Amino acid sequence: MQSSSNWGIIATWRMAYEGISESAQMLAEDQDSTRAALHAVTRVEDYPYYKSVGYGGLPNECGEVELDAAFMNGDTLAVGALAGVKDLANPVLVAEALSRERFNSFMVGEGAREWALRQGFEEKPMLTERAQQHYVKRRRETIDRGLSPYAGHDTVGVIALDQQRKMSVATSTSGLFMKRPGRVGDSPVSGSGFYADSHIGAATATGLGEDLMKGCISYEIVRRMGDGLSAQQAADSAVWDLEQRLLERYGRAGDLSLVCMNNRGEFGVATNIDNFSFSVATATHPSTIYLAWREGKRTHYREADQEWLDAYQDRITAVVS
Ligand code: SD4
Repeated sequence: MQSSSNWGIIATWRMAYEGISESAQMLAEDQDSTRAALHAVTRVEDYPYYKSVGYGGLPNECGEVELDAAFMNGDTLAVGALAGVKDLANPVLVAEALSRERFNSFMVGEGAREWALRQGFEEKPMLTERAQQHYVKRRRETIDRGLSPYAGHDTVGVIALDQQRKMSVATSTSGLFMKRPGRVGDSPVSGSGFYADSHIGAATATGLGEDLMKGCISYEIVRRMGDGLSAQQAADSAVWDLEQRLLERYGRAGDLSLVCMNNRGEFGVATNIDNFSFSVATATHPSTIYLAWREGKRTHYREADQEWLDAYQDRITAVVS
């Protein structure tokens, strides 16, 4: 296929910014979208202060870190995923390896871990002292003040479009804080936490997996882009429709935040929370962190200012008390 000078990368949350900025450089140099997406996600997995992904991720109610991750190749539609795995340094790299398997490409728990170790993937104790402190604090708050044990959870999802017009998407998360052992969210589930089709575009989600999965929301956004909607229209309309259906029929709707990109590098974002941050760079758009919020049926966003960025840095590195 003829190459184009077009490329793009978009990710959930501010935490992906450093990774996508480096990956943007890779895409500008005509590297492959799989490499770019994996690079950006492993960057987040390795950073101990992001407490919802990889090393330093928050544990389940038994104090153990269980990780979910996935990868999808938008050219071949190959998917690899793993769920509920412990003590693997980079689950997303295992997910990508699984996407190259004809069978057994979605694996869970001990079986997934053993396979990964046999393939030579790195073993690493993933519970940090800091995550352990958060766990103790949350248990105390849950008991003393009746706070929800489940608040606080951010998944990194990265979509990359390369100059060969190939799209890839990758996710990684420790899931909901204080989740029950064995609980699996949307992030490793194709169509819910992520979807990519290089002929159309890709989407990836963060928020309450239990509700995101009720709408197969990433697939739905890609489908709407395929029907001719712009990336922004597809994201806004799909998230709005899912939230309305949940409110009417299920009685409540949790946090739903999505980013998407079509195969021309045009991006969209939709959220039902305030201050959903996302990071994006394209051939025509420098690497930027945005804050998104919704007004009526439409998501709006503005560039994160220095004050917000400083407060963020203080928050993620603050002493846990
Ligand atoms: C999950 N969707 O496991 C993930 C958590 C998350 O922002 O993304 N929260 O349900």
